[in-house]
Amino acid sequence: MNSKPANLTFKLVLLGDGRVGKTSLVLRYVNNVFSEKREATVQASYLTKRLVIEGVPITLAIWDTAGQERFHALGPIYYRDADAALLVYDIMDSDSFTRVRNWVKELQQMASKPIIMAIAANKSDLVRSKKFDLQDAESYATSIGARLFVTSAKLGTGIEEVFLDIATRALQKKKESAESFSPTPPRKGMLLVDDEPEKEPQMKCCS
Ligand SMILES: Nc1nc2c(ncn2[C@@H]2O[C@H](COP(=O)(O)OP(=O)(O)O)[C@@H](O)[C@H]2O)c(=O)[nH]1
Ligand SMILES: [Mg+2]
Repeated sequence: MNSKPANLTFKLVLLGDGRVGKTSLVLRYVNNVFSEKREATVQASYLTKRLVIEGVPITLAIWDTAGQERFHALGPIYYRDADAALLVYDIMDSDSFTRVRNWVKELQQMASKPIIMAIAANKSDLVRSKKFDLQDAESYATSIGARLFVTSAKLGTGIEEVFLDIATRALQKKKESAESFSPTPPRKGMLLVDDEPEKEPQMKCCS
């Protein structure tokens, strides 16, 4: 058979405070560019990235904000049908990490289904000390079933890894749900057939 596997599209939303580098991460990942002078108004809005995982073609539909996160007004359309979220904070700004927790809460309220999450500690190029403590961020990530990635949109580090983690887990989840759903219809059908002969003789016998 030469049937191609269906192309799977996963919706990934970017979340995090303004200026933490969300747009920069997406633009580095999709277009491999970076600008120091990114204006607050520059948006990526919606970009797609194709990748192949274990032979399966996947499209990541990446939704970036247009800066509305500053007013905490992303709205239901942004979250609707999202498969995954990338939560971003600025590694030099502990407030922006604290607010990741709020974004996770909002996400859990707004999303229509359980969501795959990863956290990016961005701007790692600004860290001088090698012994930078990420323990809190790592244990928080584990507590919400996410992995923490240290990224720099400026240097292009950690970025492939975080998007690949999200895409791989989204694919895994899709496979698992396909496995748990597909055996169900045939079994139901068999049960119905099994039931029939029992009922029929009963009806004949008693009428
Ligand atoms: N040094 C450094 N600056 C970054 C990095 N990522 C983003 N920036 C800068 O941080 C500012 C805000 O970035 P932007 O992508 O617009 O953030 P957003 O508001 O979260 O989308 C810009 O001046 C970027 O150039 C990074 O990894 N390292
Ligand atoms: Mg932005």
